[in-house]
Amino acid sequence: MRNKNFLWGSASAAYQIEGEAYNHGKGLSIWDEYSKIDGNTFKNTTGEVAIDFYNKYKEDIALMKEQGLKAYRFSVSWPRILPNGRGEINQEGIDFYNNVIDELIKNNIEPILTIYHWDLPNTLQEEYQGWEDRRIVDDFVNYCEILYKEFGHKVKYWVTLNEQNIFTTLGYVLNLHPPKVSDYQRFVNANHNANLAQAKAISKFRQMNIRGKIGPSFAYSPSYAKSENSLDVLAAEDAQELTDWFWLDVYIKGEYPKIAVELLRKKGIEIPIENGDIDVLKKGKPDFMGLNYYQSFVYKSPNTKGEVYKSNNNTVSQKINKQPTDDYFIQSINKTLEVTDWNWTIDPNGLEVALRRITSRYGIPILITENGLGAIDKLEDNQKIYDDYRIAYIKTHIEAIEKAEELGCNIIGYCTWSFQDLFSWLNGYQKRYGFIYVDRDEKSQKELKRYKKKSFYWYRDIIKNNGVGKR
Ligand code: BGP
Repeated sequence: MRNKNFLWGSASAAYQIEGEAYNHGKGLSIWDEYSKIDGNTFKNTTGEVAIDFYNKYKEDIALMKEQGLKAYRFSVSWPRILPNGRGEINQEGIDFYNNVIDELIKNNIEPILTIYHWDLPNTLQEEYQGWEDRRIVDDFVNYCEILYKEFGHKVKYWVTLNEQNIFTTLGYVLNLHPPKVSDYQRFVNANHNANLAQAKAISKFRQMNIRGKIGPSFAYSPSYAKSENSLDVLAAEDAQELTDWFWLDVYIKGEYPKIAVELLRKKGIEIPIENGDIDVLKKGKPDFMGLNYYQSFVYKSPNTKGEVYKSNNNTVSQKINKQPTDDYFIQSINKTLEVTDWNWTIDPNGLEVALRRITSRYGIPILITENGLGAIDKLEDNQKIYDDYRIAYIKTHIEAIEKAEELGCNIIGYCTWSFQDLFSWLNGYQKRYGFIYVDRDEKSQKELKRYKKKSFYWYRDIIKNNGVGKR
């Protein structure tokens, strides 16, 4: 029987919802700068207005309450709190998040606060190249300390870094996110600093005796082998080492996985570990693992036959340098699965695989911090949105959770991505995920009117029933 306190939630991120990007004392983030440059985002969309959550938070939280949401995951914008990344605090920023948190609590919705969801203060990027410099570690911990002091007495669930694997890979390998680099050694360097910052943020949380739970969220796409050919199986093993355990082992065991380290070393890539670093990592153990699950991936060996997967963002694909991992594994196509409008596989069993693998390897509680379907939704003339495809997606994924629970996986909550439609980093406003349709597009913000989709009502019943299955 599922715990009555299961966190049925939904998620978002500051840059994707807030708007007021240049106002109320907020400093610029790397995303404010990046999205201004022609060609970086779909139709050059930015988060300048986004869905104006900054001004509409009460209306949105009232909708959450109507749905019966038990938890809402949102992120704090670092440059809204510290316009220059450190130094002077912007009181208006603190007040805004206090208002959001209080409004959630007043409506019996548990706030889940993400400390960092990619909007790094631009001054830190300019001053010392952000994540590539060790100075980021102290600046990040200082920022965390402010949040712990301000909100630690009322927020019980904290997510440190959102998808470190994605912001480092897309930022330093795939040339798709700021700072738009394709250099594997620089990626490993930035990632190591992020690991240290993450671990130290948790140690600070413990030191300050914050009475809550904390952990990172990780975008986990389980690796499958393209065929029974053992070369493909090895390729999938390598992918798992370098795209999954490379982060999860560090978070939970405080050490890099041996095989991944050797695979990289063979290609001349070294992790810049200094004396004392491992100790820092080992001290920063999380209470739970945040899991963002959207899809599974298939890998083949560079020496076997099979199609190569082509990603499909709305933005023009960027030039990527040859990467050391290309000699180990190539992403291929899973012909057994349906895909979304954006060519992402739809694989609820993959979520069960993810939950089982994490449980078997680490035995840690899991908070599902994101899961959902990005699709092109249509607002009908009668002002309704019939998103049955989203209902089917979420339903089958919740069923997968229930199966994993029966096998002993300890899952403390499930946040869909997302509550409202919001700004998709590389896909503007076309790729929608919400239970709430927000009427705007790339050309115009219109009135940003909110409409409840069919899935809104469906998820309300799931929450009421504490799941899909009979209980
Ligand atoms: C995750 C991010 C979210 C969100 C989601 C959907 O990686 O944490 O911020 O954007 O993916 O991604 P997209 O908008 O690219 O479809």
